[in-house]
Amino acid sequence: MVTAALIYANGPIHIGHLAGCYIPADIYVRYLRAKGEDVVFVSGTDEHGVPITLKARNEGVTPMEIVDRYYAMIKKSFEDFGISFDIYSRTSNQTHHKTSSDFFINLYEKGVFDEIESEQYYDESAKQFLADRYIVGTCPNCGNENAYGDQCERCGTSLSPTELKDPRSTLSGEKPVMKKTKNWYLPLDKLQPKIEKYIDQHKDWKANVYGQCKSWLNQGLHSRAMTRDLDWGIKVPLKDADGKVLYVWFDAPIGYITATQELLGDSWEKYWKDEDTRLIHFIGKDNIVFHCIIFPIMLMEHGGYVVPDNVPANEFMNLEGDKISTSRNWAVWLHEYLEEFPGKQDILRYVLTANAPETKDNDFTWKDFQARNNNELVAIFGNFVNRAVVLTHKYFEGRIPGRGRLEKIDEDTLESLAQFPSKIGNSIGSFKFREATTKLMDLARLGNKYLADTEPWKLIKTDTERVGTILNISLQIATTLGIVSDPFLPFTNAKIKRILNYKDLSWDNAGSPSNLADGHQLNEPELLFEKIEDKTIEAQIQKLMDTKKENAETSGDAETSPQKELVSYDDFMKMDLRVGEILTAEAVPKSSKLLKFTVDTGVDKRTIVSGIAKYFKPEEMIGKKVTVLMNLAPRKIMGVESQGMLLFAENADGSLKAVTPAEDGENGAVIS
Ligand code: B3M
Ligand code: ZN
Repeated sequence: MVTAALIYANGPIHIGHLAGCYIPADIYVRYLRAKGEDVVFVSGTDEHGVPITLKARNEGVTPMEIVDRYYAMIKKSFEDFGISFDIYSRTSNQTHHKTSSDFFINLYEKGVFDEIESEQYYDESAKQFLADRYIVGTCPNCGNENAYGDQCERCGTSLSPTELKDPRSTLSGEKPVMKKTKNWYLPLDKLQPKIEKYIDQHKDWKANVYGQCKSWLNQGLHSRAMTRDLDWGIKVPLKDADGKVLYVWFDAPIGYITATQELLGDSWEKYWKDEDTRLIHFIGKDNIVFHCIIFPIMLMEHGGYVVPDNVPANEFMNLEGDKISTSRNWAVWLHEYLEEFPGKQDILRYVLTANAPETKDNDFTWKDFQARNNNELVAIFGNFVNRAVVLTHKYFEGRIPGRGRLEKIDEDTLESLAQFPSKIGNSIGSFKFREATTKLMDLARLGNKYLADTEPWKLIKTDTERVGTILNISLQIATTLGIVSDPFLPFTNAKIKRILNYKDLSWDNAGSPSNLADGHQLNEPELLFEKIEDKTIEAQIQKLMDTKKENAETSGDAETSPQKELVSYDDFMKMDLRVGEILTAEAVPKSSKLLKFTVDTGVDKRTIVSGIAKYFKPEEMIGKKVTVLMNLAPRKIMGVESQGMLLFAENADGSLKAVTPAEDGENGAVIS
């Protein structure tokens, strides 16, 4: 039973999702199928929770419109990309509402949940409890006035809504009140010993996954509400639970079960309840706690289910040195890739696997994409298959010649060939997909080296039989390359099948020296891969640069919009602002942010420290006219007393400009 994360239906798929979970899951499943294993592969969209309602609010449409739109779009792009789900379902389906409600009731009746009353923020005019993301306020850490109830996006601190100063509801803009509400909690604290036992049985998990689980356990688990005061989701199936829905992370993983039910009808249970079922979840690292701790304990408490056998989560894929971000449009979107690179699914599949973030975050760059295509797929893989086929057409009218007496190099090559399938298979089986692609490419290298060493083109005039032997062996290698490439490069495998003209060869046939019989007729050659030109790559890089520029411009707009509270004339006049001139400037030792200045303020020469070292070199500041806030109370910063403040303007991209007074302003001139 293999699952791939149910992505929120609030945006399209990007390369981070593909590298993190969908490509590895697909490789794994295609491999198991090729081996003849009984495997079911399910996924779908997660259509509940605050991420969906937020997106709907931003666009002024209903949540249903949002999930309908993105479900269709995501499903299609996965299909076109060759991700071979047995079913791609969605959590808004009625079957799923029923399965999740039944699951909840089962745990409720067993007394698993704690019923807890708590005080939560409530918007009286919207008549609604407020999820964390619906509350904004001032960050206690950095003073950002638009921090969210769960996190400040300026300083990155994670928050709880009650920590915000001056909280406001984003629904009405009003100050929310505290109101009592009852919810049902999964007592993870009490269940911790059970989970610990389970995790300890899985030291075989990937180090990043096992490590994250251990760290959650070391911090101590906390009871977590499995119901929420929201109006979008699966209604809590209890009498006294009006206006409450199941927590999205309660229903989402149950979605895997529902999808299996939808696919298989009554026989679904075999894949969730048989002792010898292996349940494998492919996810990204941000979902580890839910799949390794919360969902397993839900399954255990329910009883009758198998628990996850492995959760091979990947780390994150970055893009050109920056974190992928949907809101900043910093991504390579799958649907755009499919349009801009038609028929080239396998290149992206290959690059994202060869460079997969398996053990640490990794970076996708367009230059690497081009290099891996041109130097590996074209120059090694495609080149080998093409040469073997073209030469056979040239010398033997496309019919496989028989083998004559074998030389040592032939025997060695065939022996090596025989070992590749299990080497590649073992890497896939242990979730080492990068290693597996390296071995796949090594097989193509074996073929290239064999042709280069035997040089059949030099022998054709004198020894046709020898050339026949060489091409026979080369074509057997090409056939195995086709079979074992299917999990990684399914579109290429389809082409190889067409060219070599074979149909039903399975993983067990791979490595055999006699998959293609003597006299077997090949079809015409087609190119497997084409070179990618510089201008194609430059266009993609330009597209990203345009995004950066747009972001800088729009975030500039956003930054200027909220005006601070009004101040009185008297308050303003309390500030003593003057023209100053920087006399000396130096870095503050042991600080990457601070510069220390001596400033001629007209009245004195004083020391001022500013956190601007990221933007200015000390030497470029000397001689600059600046605006000085003279009467700011002195403060010690990293051991240096700062007597005042220099004013800077912050651009949309975060860069700074000194607020320079008129150039001929005399030092000490009062600004008002
Ligand atoms: N929807 C998080 C995400 O889309 C969440 C995964 C659910 S898997 C059951 O990244
Ligand atoms: Zn902050």
